[in-house]
Formats: sequence, C-alpha cells, structure tokens
Amino acid sequence: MKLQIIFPKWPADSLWGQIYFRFPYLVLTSLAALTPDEWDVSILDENVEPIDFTHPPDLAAISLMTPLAKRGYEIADNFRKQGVPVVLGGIHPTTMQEEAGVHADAVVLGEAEKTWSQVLSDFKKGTLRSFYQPSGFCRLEGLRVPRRDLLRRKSYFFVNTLQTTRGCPFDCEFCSVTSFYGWTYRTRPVHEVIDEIGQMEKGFLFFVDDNIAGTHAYAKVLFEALIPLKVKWFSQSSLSIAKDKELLKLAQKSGCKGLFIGFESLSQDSLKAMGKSINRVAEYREAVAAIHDHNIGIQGSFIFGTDYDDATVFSDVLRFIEKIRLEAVLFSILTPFPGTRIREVLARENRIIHNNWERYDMNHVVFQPKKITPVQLQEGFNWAYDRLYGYRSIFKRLFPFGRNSLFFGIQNHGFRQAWKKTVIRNDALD
Ligand code: B12
Repeated sequence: MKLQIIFPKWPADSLWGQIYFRFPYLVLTSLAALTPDEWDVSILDENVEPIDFTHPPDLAAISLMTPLAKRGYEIADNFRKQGVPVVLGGIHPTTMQEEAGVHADAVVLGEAEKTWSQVLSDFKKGTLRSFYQPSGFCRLEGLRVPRRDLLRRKSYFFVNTLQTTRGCPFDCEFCSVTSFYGWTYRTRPVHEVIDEIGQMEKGFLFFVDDNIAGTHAYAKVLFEALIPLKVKWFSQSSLSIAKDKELLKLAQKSGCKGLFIGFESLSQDSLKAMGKSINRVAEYREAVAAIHDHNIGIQGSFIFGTDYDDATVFSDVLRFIEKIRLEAVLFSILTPFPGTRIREVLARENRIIHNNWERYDMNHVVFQPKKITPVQLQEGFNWAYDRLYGYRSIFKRLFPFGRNSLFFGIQNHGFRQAWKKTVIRNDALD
C-alpha cells in the first residue's frame, strides 16, 4: 500500500513561493514516522518537486495551513477524480471541518499522534470515517523520530527542523496556536531531544516551537543539555526571555544564534487589545539590548492594521527597528484566521472582506481596518517592506557586521530577492 504525504505549494509569485533558503515542514517527516512499517510511505513537498498525478498512491494525505487550502483542495479533488482517497489534516481542516470534508474522504482534526494509525487501519478495512477527533492532546514523551531520510535533501538549505515543546502559554487574539493546541504548554523530555539531535546531520538546527522559552525552567535544562553538542540554533521566543539573564547566558552558550520574537506593535493599546500585554513597549529597547549583549540576533515580527494603527504606523515602526537594529523583520497584515478571536471580533463587526484563503497569507488585506482604508493598509505594508529590504535599511540594521552577520545577511538577501519578485494581488481592493 502506497501512502504519499503532501505539503501544497505556495503561489509562485507570493513572498513565500520565492524564498530560496527552504527548510522542510516538520509535519511531513513526523507523519511519515507515525506511519506503520507495512506502508510504503513517501513525502512530497510541492514547493520543491511537482506532484506526479500519473503515478498516484493508494492513499494521499495532505497537510493544510489556511493560505494553502485552495491549492490543497485542488490537489485533493484531482486525486479523488482518479479514485484515490484523500485524508486532510492540519490547522485549516481542524478549524474548517465542514469545508475540508467536501474535499476529503477523511478529515483528521488536531494532532495526528493519537489517531493516525487508526485512520490507516480503517482505510485498509474499508471503514474510513469522515472525521477523526483525538481525545485530548498527546503526550510528548516517546514521540517518533521524524523520517528525515525521506527528504529530498538537495532541495533544502538545511533539514534540521525539530520541536521541543508544543503550544504557547499566551493566547494572542490573532494567533491560531492556542485555539489549536488548547491552553496547554507541553514539553518533550530533554534526553529525547538530545537523542534526536544525535541522529540528525551536523549543522544548523531550527526548533519550530511556538515559544521555546514558554517556561524558563524547562528552557534552562534544555539549553544546558545542548551546550556539549556545540550546535548552532534558531527558534521562536517571547520577549520575556530578555528579563532572565541566566536563561540568556545559557541560550548563548548552547549556540543560539537568533530568535524570532513577536513585538507586534509599538502601541500599548494595540498590544492590550491583542491580548499581548506581556509586551511592554517602554521596555523594548532594553530587552533588545539584553538579547544583543548575548550575541543573539533578532528577527522581529510586527503586525499592521490594528484598530489603533493610523497612517503613521509604517514609518514609525520602520524607524524604530532601524534604531534598535533588528537584524531581520517579518511584517504581517493582521489576518482573521479561522479559529482566532480576532476573526470572531471582525466577523461580529462585519469587517471581513472575503474568505479567499489564498490571500490569507498575512501579506494581503482581507478585512476593513478602523483608522485607515484597506488600500492605505496594503500600500503602507508594501512601502514598509520596500524600505526594510532596501540596502539602506539592511545596512543600517546590520552594520557594523558582527552578530551572526552571515546568517542574517543570507536572511535579508533572501527576503530582499523574494519581496522584489512578489506580486500582491489584492483584487478585494479594486
Ligand atoms: C515553524 C513555523 C513556521 C516556519 C515554517 C518553515 C518550515 N519550513 O517549517 C516559518 C517561521 C518560516 C513560518 C512562517 C509562516 N507561518 Co508559520 N508556523 C510555524 C509553527 C510555529 C510550527 C509549524 C510546525 O512545523 N509544527 C510542527 C508540526 C509537527 O505540527 P503541525 O504542522 O501542526 O502538524 C501536526 C498536526 O497539525 C497534524 N497535522 C498537520 N497536517 C496534517 C495532515 C494530515 C493528513 C494529518 C493526519 C495530520 C496533520 O499532525 C501533526 C502532528 O501532530 C506554526 C505554529 C504551530 N504550532 O503549528 C506556525 C503557523 C503554522 N504559521 C502560520 C503562519 C500564518 C505563517 C506565515 C504565513 C506568517 C507570515 N507572517 O508570513 C508564514 C508562512 C511561511 C511558510 N513558508 O510556511 C500560522 C498558520 C495559521 C493558519 N491558520 O494557517 C501558524 C499556525 C502560527 C500562528 N501563529 O497562527 N512558520
């Protein structure tokens, strides 16, 4: 029995379709690892190789995040037309069950660990159910080691994506994580993480955790255990890490080269409305300096379009990040993803313009902002990215070179190239 696990491609002219430093989505290798040995399993990341519909598997499993739902459904419909059953899973099908059900023989809700072998055995018996809902969240003890051997190695910049925790202790209104993982923050046994790293190729690690410093006590044990491995790593964290000098020191010693941190806004009112009051704007400079002092670079995340944002927000944010010298930045337009609290609010106020999921990539305006027009928001976002990835800003933020310049140099170059080729198709605003 052949099983193919698929991650759909980004539109070629989208920002994410253009990024050249690719690394694999952990779900592909994780789901393959959960698949019993009797299956002939393969994984296909459509961002690095095309699907060969002329040689279909016996069963196709597709992982969907919201902006890739349209492409995922096309793939699913195509397979099903040929009589190949399809299972859909991931964050989008979990929050849009009925919609996903139209394109699938089965929809797996939530995490796969508790249900996947049941799905496969039901399939073999011909008793596949329409929906599979796990009872609660899985334990992170004894997670299977992802099947990295199945990856097309040459297609990726690096392949070492792994996870140490799931969930986030916070519940920001724009974020899908807490609605998906519940109000839980689960950690893997540190020795299992270390064993897994021992089985991986040498080189850079990306911990795809939502918040690697969600509990400082766990993070300290983890970082301490990483020190002898002499690895270099990158992950996501909340800004709270900056307040704990001991944790920062351990992060530095364990090889942390950069952290993706959600600043989100320079307006304390916006942060309050987002449910992210743990961020104190007044403390940003000091926090950034503390992280930089430990030779850790920062990729900051900022969201445009809250009810407090007016037309000045774009230049204010840009000026600020150049001043505090964030090595890299991800700008996002506020996006009402299914399952989030911001979607409920905007839907209640009748402010969602459309549900064309392909445009839910945080680069397109899909809702009516309060203080500016959708066109102003889109144009302000485009302007901010043009400036951010112009050489002037890159130079201002990275010079004098030192703090992990190579890593962030590649990151800035990659985003600059990708942004130049990105086409924003905001048909909703025409
Ligand atoms: C790592 C990560 C990234 C990396 C991705 C790169 C990479 N190659 O891995 C980076 C930092 C580049 C990134 C960027 C973006 N990301 Co991101 N990212 C994540 C993060 C933190 C972890 C994803 C992950 O690998 N998890 C580990 C795997 C094992 O878990 P999983 O995918 O959820 O799969 C499990 C279950 O969902 C289920 N499952 C999933 N698929 C399937 C399929 C089947 C058939 C079955 C049975 C089960 C199943 O089983 C798995 C095991 O339990 C998630 C948050 C999260 N916790 O999911 C956000 C998340 C996926 N990202 C999100 C977004 C919006 C983006 C961006 C659009 C943001 C932006 N401003 O541009 C970009 C898109 C870029 C891209 N190329 O993907 C959103 C998606 C929301 C949505 N509704 O779609 C999330 C959920 C974060 C959030 N705050 O809401 N991201």
